[in-house]
Amino acid sequence: MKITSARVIVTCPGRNFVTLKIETDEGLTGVGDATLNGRELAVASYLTDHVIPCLIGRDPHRIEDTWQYLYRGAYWRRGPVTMSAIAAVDTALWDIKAKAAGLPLYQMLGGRSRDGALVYPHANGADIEETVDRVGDFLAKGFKAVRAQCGIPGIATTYGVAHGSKFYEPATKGLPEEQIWSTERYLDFVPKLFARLREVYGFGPHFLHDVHHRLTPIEAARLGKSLEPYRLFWMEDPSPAENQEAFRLIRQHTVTPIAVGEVFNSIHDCRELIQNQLIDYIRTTVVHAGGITHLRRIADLASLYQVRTGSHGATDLSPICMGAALHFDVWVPNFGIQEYMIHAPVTDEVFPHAYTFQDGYMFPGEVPGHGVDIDERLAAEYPYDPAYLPVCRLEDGTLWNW
Ligand code: GCO
Ligand code: MG
Repeated sequence: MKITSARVIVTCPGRNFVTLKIETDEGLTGVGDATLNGRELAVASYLTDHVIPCLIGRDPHRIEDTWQYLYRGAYWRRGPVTMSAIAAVDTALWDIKAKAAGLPLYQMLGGRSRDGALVYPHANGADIEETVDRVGDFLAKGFKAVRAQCGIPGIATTYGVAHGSKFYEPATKGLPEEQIWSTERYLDFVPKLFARLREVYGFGPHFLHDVHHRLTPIEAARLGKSLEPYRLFWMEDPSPAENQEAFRLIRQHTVTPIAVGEVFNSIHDCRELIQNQLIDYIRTTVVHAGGITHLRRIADLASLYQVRTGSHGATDLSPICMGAALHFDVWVPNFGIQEYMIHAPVTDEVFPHAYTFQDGYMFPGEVPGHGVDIDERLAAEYPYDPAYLPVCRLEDGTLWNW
């Protein structure tokens, strides 16, 4: 089999997505997600201008060789743009290989280790009682794990809290929105949210919380300690993780489990965190960490240290990433949980998919490949619409981590 053509499709059904479609001389096609929120066209150009010309004529079955060719062969390694582009090729090639075999992708990885993937959605509210109600809505739908975020008194906009509608979507049209952050107000407030959630729903459901890189290590240690009575499934991204060693300080002070890695794009970003057992869950995902081929390497390293997977699954990762992630999740032995921030109906229409949700779990489906496609005719009706993630400042104007 040979790759005869490949193209990038940029579309905005509710939000922007970048998709790579690869075609072969045997009529089989595969698709991969290449979306990098707020930097979409950089990946589109990387693929169109620099990767696609190298793919034509290659054997699509040689996934590992193609991965190495694009990673080592470019000379310039790693980084979110490069690794998202490689991920898109890798995902599309796994899709083709599984279709050629007539098998769902998880079978190509070694078969199922579990029936379905435990998932968590996002609940948010302007205040504690609204968040408590939203959590209740998800529990009533059968979810067994829910991420809870809440508006903080004295801060106008809080990470993870919707501006009006109950759906949270951080990217906005035009230039980046500027938000104000106060660590002091946040640290005093968050434990009250989880105290109330446990009071109302008991200790049955899993609760998760995303700190979104806002704290220093010692502040994160204090937060983890203050949340211990409420037994969180995890606290996510408590502090920026460029300096992996810094997490030792957090770890020395708290047994609240830690999840990190949605912004990582290679095994080198998390090697020390994993080998020193400074985290409990690794959040790297198919689209931003080099595809299934590289994610599998990260998960295998993590398994040696009893670190489990908890892949990023926000709405800026397309249904193609979600589908591929679910095949990975039902296979990977050291699976923890999968984020599932439900896509808008219009997104689901453009990306028809085989995956389903039932009673707190998701199932990748049994169709050959990863089970997700793109309706190109419909996609063309939603042209690219530039949007940016917000930036964050402290109350005195200092630029901070959003
Ligand atoms: C999460 C993430 C997202 C990111 C978003 C950025 O845990 O789901 O933190 O909400 O902010 O994916 O593009
Ligand atoms: Mg996050």
